[in-house]
Amino acid sequence: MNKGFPQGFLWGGATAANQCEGAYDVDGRGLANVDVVPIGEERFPIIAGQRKMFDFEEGYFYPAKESIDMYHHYKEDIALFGEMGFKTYRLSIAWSRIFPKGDELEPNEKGLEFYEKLFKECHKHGIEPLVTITHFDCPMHLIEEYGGWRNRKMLEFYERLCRTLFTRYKGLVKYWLTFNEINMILHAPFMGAGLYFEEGENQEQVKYQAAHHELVASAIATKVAHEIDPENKVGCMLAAGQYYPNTAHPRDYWAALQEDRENYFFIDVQARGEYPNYAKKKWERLGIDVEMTEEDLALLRDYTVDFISFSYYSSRVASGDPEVNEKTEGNIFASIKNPYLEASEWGWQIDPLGLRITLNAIWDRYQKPMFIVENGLGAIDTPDENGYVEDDYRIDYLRQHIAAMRDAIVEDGVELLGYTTWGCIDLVSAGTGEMKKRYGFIYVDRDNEGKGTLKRSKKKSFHWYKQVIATNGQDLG
Ligand code: P53
Repeated sequence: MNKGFPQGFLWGGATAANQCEGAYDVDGRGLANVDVVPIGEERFPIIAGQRKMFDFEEGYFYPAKESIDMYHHYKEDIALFGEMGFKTYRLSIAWSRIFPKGDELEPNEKGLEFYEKLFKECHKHGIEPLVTITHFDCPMHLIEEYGGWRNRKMLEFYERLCRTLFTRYKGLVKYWLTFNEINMILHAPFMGAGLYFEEGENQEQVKYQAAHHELVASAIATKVAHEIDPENKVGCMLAAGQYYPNTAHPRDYWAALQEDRENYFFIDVQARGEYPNYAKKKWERLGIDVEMTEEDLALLRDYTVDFISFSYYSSRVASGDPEVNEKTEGNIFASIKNPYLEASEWGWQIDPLGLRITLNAIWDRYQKPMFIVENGLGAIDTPDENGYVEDDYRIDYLRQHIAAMRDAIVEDGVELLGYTTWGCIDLVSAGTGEMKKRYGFIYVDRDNEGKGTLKRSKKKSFHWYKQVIATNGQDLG
């Protein structure tokens, strides 16, 4: 009996354009929502669409402008991923490099060239790219002119982006993800879908209308990807983490089920091809009327995803008791504290068994191949004078999660294509905009204020992960 990871398991790491590329105005790139979210207290109201910031303003620091400047360091960085033995590297396309305003008919050649060179560099090191088409980014012009994903016109712009990418990168890329953490639209709608809310607007209505547009856009992307190259594999992407009931009280179990449905709603559509009844009933109750055409419904039905990818950082807890509302800190997904778990320096609770539980829950629900495309520990690192970090805490976190994932495969029989750790090189945090919340195997000399040499150096975890990959997960150190 096979006791380990399957042959060809795709080990690697993940990043997102806006959190690592920098070069926000280089080679014709247009301004995007992800550029104008500063570090500091106002970040959350801005990414939530409650505070309007459509351009750079005096007195703020915008970490995405330079980030770790991977735009100019990609060769060096990919060589380091190659040295660790990565089989895959998950990255995202900055939409506004390809279509700077978003609604042009012709793409920006410079932007296309950049990713072409990057993908070729990956293959040079034996690395299969895994590409997120949109990781939170949306050209600002599409937000100002059309209101972001609330507008049906987005379908056309997104389809053009997809056609351009699938055509140009045919033979270079075969794994695609349509929208990063598609459920983020409910929690951080400006970051997730370019939504800003006007006074008195029915926000739930707007969010679900925008979600519908993204879901149809995702189906169109799947259709077009298969037409252009039957080798293409398209996945959806969920910010996952199973909800536990706070107690054995039935109303807590019911609350957990409701919360899970709020997330699985998206994947129910992308993987099964239709809106679940519970969602239709919820919309009815809330007076939400999502406009959709017969053609939309046919697209959703006919073009479901090939695989299901997700991020996993933590499990979550729900209560049906209105009195119980002590929330965990520092996470866009507020959840009740779980007294049985330790937490990271940012209050994210650590639950490796929760990963096995989540893998099983998703497998039981859909029976489609899965891909863990984000997992990791955001922590404060203290480098020595050579930039070396003894990050045993990160190794511990990853070791336990990889062991849980192995159990899910070997003991439970779930089908898993691969595993990419989040922020394989230190990058800007999406939630807080900080640099000091580090996830990487590679340390980058840059701080929260943007100071530093950008020098890259290997942490202890670099050598550890290299060994994990070399032994296909047999040796977890
Ligand atoms: P940061 C919250 C909860 C779950 C996933 O997050 C999340 C977030 C956003 O804070 O986002 C994903 O950087 C996302 C990445 C992000 C990563 O988790 O806040 O796909 O872009 O960087 C980690 O620590």
